Amino acid sequence: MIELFDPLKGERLRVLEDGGEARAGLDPGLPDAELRRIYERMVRTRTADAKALKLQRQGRLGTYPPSRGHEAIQVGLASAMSRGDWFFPYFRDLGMYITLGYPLADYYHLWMGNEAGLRTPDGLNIAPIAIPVGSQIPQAVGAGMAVNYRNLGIAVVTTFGDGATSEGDFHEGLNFAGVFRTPNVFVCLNNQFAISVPRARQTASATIAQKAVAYGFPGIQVDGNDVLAVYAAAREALAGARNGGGSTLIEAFTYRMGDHTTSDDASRYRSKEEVQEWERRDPLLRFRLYLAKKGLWDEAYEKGAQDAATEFVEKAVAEAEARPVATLDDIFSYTYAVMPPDLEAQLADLKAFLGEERR
Ligand SMILES: Cc1ncc(C[n+]2csc(CCOP(=O)(O)OP(=O)(O)O)c2C)c(N)n1
Ligand SMILES: [Mg+2]
Repeated sequence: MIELFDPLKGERLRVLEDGGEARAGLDPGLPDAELRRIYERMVRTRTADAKALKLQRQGRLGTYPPSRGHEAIQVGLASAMSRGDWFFPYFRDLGMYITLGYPLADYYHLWMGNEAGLRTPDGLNIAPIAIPVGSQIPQAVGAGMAVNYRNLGIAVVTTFGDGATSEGDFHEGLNFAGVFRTPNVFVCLNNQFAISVPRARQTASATIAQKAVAYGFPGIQVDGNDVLAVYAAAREALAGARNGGGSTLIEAFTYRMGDHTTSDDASRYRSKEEVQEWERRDPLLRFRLYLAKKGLWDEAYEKGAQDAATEFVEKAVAEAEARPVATLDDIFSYTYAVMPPDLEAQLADLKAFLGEERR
């Protein structure tokens, strides 16, 4: 199916029509229970994201990058992954974490400023969040090379934004992926902004998906507000990766509904009308219409999903807040197994400085 949509011709995979129907021949045909599970993960993601913003405004959580509008990509992609696959995340991936079963309390704990929240529980194949833009891409390709050497038959997924495609790491990573035929699935969340820099100032190529062509593997642009389109493309790309078919680049076209982070004010560089236009394409609303057409959604079901999400989120907040806050030592402790002398000296300096401040 991926080869049916040519990014060089500006074609984009879309499954969900505006009225909620699925396009003929493109519906991934998921069982009802799985469709509802996907919707419930999207609701949890939306609820957990809104809560993080409130916590930040109350001084209970640090700088936070909101995921609103990206739920179809995050949940659609993670729902298509298998347990053995690896994931190399970036910083705007809440729905991936929720879907893959990462404890939300840990995720909140991390954004509350404690690196302990970044320690992936045993049994989950998730690398630490990359804050340097694009740095996770060559790492994911290296993991893909390891999968090939060891013949593991798993896929390695990595996510990044449109801005990351201007980094050398993106091009170096994809070049290696093509040459070494690594089992990677590269997913670009094209939300049309890198902080305040619009997509048009980021790259002169018509689509991001077409960049894959130059590296010798397929690229597809999908409607990133259409969870079934993301799921269908991801499922095929993941199966190809696991079966020796090499890498795929998926460009998921969406819009960042919120600010870049809680330190940003997007109203300074984009119009209210533009944001409202994208409100109408809300990924939850679009999937809800599809479920309703299938008799899988009504008001009572919605209330149940919302209540369950609120309970899930409040429990995670309570758990995260019950944990110890990070100490000065914590800030220096986790990069190396044994702290090297220069970090020890910096820690001693900082303690001495803060001691003087207090006096
Ligand atoms: C190497 C590097 N340069 C700059 C930054 C500062 N920075 C953080 S996020 C960001 C924009 C990222 O945009 P994009 O890749 O589109 O992802 P999005 O935030 O839109 O999801 C920048 C420039 C950084 N973290 N790392
Ligand atoms: Mg972006």
